[in-house]
Amino acid sequence: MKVLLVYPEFPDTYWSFRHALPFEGKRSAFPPLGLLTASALLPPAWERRLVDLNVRSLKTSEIDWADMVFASAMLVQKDSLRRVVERCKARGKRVVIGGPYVTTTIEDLPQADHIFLGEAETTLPMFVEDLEQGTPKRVYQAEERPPLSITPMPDFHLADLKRYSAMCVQYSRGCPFQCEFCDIIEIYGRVPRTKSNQQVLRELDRLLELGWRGTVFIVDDNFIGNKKNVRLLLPSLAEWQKRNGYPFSLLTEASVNLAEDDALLSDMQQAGFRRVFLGIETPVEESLKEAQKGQNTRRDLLESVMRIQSYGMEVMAGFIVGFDHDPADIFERQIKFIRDSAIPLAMVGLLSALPDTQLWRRLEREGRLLGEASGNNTNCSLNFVPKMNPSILIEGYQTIMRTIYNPREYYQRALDSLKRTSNERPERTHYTFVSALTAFTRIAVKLGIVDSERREFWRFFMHAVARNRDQLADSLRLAAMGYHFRKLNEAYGEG
Ligand code: B12
Ligand code: SF4
Repeated sequence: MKVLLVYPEFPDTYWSFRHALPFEGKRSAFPPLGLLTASALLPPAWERRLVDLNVRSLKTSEIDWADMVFASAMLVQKDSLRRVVERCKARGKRVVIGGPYVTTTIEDLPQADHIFLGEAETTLPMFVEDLEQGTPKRVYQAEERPPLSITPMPDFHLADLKRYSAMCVQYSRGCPFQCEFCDIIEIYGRVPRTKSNQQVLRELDRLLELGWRGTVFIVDDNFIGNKKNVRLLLPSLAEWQKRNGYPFSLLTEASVNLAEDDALLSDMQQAGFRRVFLGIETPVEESLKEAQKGQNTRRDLLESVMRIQSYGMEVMAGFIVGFDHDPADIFERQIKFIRDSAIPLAMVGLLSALPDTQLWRRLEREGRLLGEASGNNTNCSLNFVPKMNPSILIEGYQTIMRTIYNPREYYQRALDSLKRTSNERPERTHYTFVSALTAFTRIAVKLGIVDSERREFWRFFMHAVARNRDQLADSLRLAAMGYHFRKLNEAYGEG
């Protein structure tokens, strides 16, 4: 059996980092871990190939090569997924789809032959068996969420590693909290399940063996969801990093209550965590209560961010406007919070009701739903009727975007963040002189010569050299990211 794994294309969003990737000479930010994991659940004798449309296009000869096509998608990739399915069906292929979009969608699904809802650890082996018997079903859904001890090592070797700016490893699935807008808890549940320490370290070994050096994104919904297990993992992770000469710089997502746990923060720092994405959402307490985000109201949010930064970790964060309780001055308050917290990569979005969430169900009951979300919370579209006048909301949102991604404002946050995160850290060895020089040259030419905001770039750069010489690589990465956000702002934020 020959299986072609296809990952549909992303539109231009925050997380695509599309405008920053060329500086590093990369095509996409992360490889498709869901597909690589699904692939590892197939019989070893089956042949498989991966085509990530974010890296390159799909050739008809590749479709013709395959007996079966597997595709996975998030909501934002649905149009591209549809096109993939149509193309492969037109060539007479058996098409199998799965992943978060397929799991939660309410729309008509593309004309796929087999649909996988939820996690595939137990259902995919069933499908293989059914196929062999000649009785494959159209829909597969496991009755229970699988323990991650049965998750195989993803088929990392299928991805063209050098095309990506980071690799992904998953430690846990699920989150114990109950934020109203969140679909994670609907898809992956509220009881975080983890892999064993050995599983995670074996995956890191494998990445090392494949030649990977640099950023590894631990793609958990909430890395500290199961604190008990994480506490056991971190010392082994730190020991692994030390033994291997710190080949990976780690990035993850965590809930804000991380800030209250100094032992955990210190262990994360030792293990090589350099960036943490937090769901801050809003500085407005009433809106946090409405969103059932109690974990963010129990402590001072600004102080929490600063505490995490003091452990040498850059804080990235998600912010939302459009809650029912948002006051008229919400836009200024978000801008001020983002400025004071020195979060360079502040991902602000309009509230969006994802299918099958508590928010979706409430808005449906209240008759305020307008249809399925695009999945892209930055494109100024609303899929529900907000309490605030929609045009004021969208204009206010655009004002936030314009303000926080204005070069002077952005570079100042970047400098403040570098200052707060400058910290004793173990040597990192993954930047070679040549790769650093190439990236610097690309950035200097584009941002320091060609770009209209070049004065701001040099001002930032000179400050960074003077104050944060040991963090020069981070400074350049932040400059490249700032450019990405500015370009997005031009696309969506200009009112
Ligand atoms: C890493 C990640 C990303 C990476 C993508 C990396 C990549 N190339 O895949 C990045 C950072 C780019 C990203 C971006 C975004 N993401 Co994202 N992301 C995640 C995250 C945290 C982990 C994904 C992952 O690797 N999981 C591990 C794998 C093993 O799990 P899995 O994909 O579910 O796969 C399993 C099953 O679903 C199944 N399966 C999956 N595919 C297939 C296919 C077949 C054929 C079969 C049989 C089975 C199968 O098998 C696997 C094993 O059980 C998830 C949350 C999560 N827990 O998954 C959110 C998540 C997928 N992202 C989400 C969102 C909303 C986004 C953004 C839109 C956010 C934004 N506003 O910018 C952007 C959009 C992307 C873009 N660039 O435009 C949502 C999706 C919601 C939805 N219903 O579609 C999720 C669920 C999180 C959330 N609620 O916010 N994301
Ligand atoms: S903390 Fe994050 S992952 Fe957990 S329920 Fe809230 S939004 Fe979802």
